Amino acid sequence: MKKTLLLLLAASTVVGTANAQSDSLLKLWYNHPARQWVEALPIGNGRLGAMVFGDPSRERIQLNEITVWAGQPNRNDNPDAREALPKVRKLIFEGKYTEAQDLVNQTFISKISNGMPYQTVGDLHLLFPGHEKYSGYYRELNLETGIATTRYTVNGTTYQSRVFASFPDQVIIARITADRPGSISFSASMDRPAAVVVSVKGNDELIMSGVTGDCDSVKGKVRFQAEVKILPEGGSVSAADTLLTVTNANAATIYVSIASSFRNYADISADPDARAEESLQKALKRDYDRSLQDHIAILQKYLDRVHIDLGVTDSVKNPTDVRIAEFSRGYDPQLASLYFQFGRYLLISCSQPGGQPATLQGIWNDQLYPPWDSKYTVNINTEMNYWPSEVTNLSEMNEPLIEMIRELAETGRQTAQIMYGADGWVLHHNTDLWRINGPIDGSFWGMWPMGGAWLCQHLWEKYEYNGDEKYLASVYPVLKGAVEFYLSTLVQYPGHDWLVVCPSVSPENAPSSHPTSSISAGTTMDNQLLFDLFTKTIRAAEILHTDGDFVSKVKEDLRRLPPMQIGKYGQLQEWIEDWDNPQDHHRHVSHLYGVYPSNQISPFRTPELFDAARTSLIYRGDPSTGWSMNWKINLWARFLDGNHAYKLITNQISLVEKPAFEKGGTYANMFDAHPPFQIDGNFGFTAGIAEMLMQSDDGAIFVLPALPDVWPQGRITGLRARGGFDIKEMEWKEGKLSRLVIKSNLGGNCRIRSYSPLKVEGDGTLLQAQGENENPFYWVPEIKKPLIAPEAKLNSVEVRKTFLYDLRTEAGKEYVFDRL
Ligand code: FUC
Repeated sequence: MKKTLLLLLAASTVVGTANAQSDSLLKLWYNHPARQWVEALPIGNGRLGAMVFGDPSRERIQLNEITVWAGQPNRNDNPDAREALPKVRKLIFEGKYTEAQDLVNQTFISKISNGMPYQTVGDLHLLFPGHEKYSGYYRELNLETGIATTRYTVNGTTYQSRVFASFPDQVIIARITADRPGSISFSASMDRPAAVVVSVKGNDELIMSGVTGDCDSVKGKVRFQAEVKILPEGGSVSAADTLLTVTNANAATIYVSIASSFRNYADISADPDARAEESLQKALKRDYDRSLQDHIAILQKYLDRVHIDLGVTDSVKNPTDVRIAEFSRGYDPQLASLYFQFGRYLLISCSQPGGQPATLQGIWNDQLYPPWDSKYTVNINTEMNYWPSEVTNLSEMNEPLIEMIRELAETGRQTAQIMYGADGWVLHHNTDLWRINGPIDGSFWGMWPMGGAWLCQHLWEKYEYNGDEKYLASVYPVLKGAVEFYLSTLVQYPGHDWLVVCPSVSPENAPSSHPTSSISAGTTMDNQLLFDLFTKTIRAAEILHTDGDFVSKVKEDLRRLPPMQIGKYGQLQEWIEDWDNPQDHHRHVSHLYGVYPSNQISPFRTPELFDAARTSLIYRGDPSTGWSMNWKINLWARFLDGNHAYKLITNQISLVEKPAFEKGGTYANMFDAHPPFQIDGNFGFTAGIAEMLMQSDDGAIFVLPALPDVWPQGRITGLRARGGFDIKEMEWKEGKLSRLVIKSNLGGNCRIRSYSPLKVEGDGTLLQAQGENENPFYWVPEIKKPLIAPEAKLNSVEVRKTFLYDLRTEAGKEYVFDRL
């Protein structure tokens, strides 16, 4: 351990490393109202989202509904692509990259739409006259209840408001109370930064209805309605024009119901008024306390599955924004735990079964035309959103993503036909609520026909964790369709027997040899994605005993995929040619997909590639955009370097005070700053912490693979490993595993890798592992030997000694391990 670190650890008062996670610590809190949107606090129930500002005199609750998107059902394929395809390929293979890119811009990139934006519903404003001066201000978001609370005192009366987005009742509920009867008076209004119709109904209801916006050549046609009903206790409520006024109430409960006309990507014929009214009426029939308790129970069912304790210091006594600002200078391990749990909270709150997947901003967006439309960018961002879902025990939250992939496999069939004359389905680097599949934004970014190949990994991953063959059979046609596209479009790379994707890009990066055009063929990431897609689809077909002939064809193409290559700087080549520049600090690290989230590169199985990939990451450097830094946390975890992963954690947890700053980090409300706000970084962080503490991708459950020196002791419960193993409990002291409890849900061999020798309690026998792990979920396909440039200097890979054990397990049984 470094000297400075030892001093740091000694200087900070560790106020506890309680075994149980202390409820009170799972909150974000502040002593001032939000001054900007990225200081407001997010609540959500998967469909409805809100940002609560906590302003005593001018409260703003910004509202979202996950299907309020611009546009209407549409496709964005460019039919000119098909004829141009052979010409583009020829130009690429002749090295005429600029010409190829120009031609793609003219013939492939959509002329219809670059994707539709996800849009804000608008704002609920609550004006409290006379509350401009207040004292004793406090506001918090409690992750265990999903309640945003604001408290302050005006003229001796203490006011409190609590806002939550109810999971069971499908409404947002705000309750305002005061410690003196008759002291609550306020007015409520609604607006949107676009034309809407606002009216009142009766004396206590406000209604806002509108239609979403146009974008590119697509007219906005999603109708939506937001209804606000106020139930005062004591006092009165009245309505005038577009305003509700509450006077001298003891308490007031505000119900917000929002619905749209969206049924699915092809149908927007629902009646938003009837839907909003139905949820509202249902919610009004229920007792407030009951609603609150039921809501909390649902949130806890998910959140409570994982507890983490990395230690607690005096820093927890500071407000969250102060802690973020001081994180890199002080010692605040609980803030890392909180950030980890915040990611889980956000996923639960924005990605519920039956809904839409988390967008670039989850479900929280205050704009009509947000950055990158807050849609689905699938060359990293959407996938990153779901990295934590299986490992941190939130498998249900995958459902909207899986549903979207199924739908993209439908819409993408036409794109494959129209643009490539190909079988199967294809998706480029973006999609939206309408499940567009065509390339957008310009060739440099959009000419990447690999979105489906990457998303399909999530279909397989779910199976690796749950072992459910029925589920696998249900997604198999989607996997097969994705493979079929490549079987009919792969072409031979000149001078080799290799089959490659052409045209394509290594996401958003251009090689130094032709920096203004990113286009090429057979990029490393594409080859890695195809390797995974092919091997997993073959495996799925074999498990399901189906499609023998198809499998033979896939195996033929699999054999002809290019191997990974190590270039002249000892780096893992990003492209098929040795074009990398060691000065390239581009945020995308696409070729390192093979390290994480994939498992193609391993210190134990492919040491040369492991070293080369690490060299590539060192060249790329640390500071970057939010999501990039969080990808690097996961990568350094896979490189088994916990201290470097921690360095990225300190880069990420650094306060970004302005929405558009020049570097990535964290806003005061703990939203990830790309900048601007992008939620992928939050989710990448959560996955990264899990990856530092436990990995299960490389043939074994690796406990504490990348623990940084700053967390010498701690405990985590509830992580999940591939093969249906629950890591019920994992505890460590002085940097070494001290206790491990694993539950086997599916039975089979449990192979464990550990830096410390282990023994098992009770009747199990822990054997030294021999040969391949025979647990079918730990099957790892063989990787081709890399091609290595003659001038490449490789470093030897030194991994700390590990112990590898096998334990036969029975389904449903728990096993307890101790250090030997
Ligand atoms: C990709 C990234 C950008 C941004 C955008 C939403 O295009 O390269 O950094 O995250 O997605």
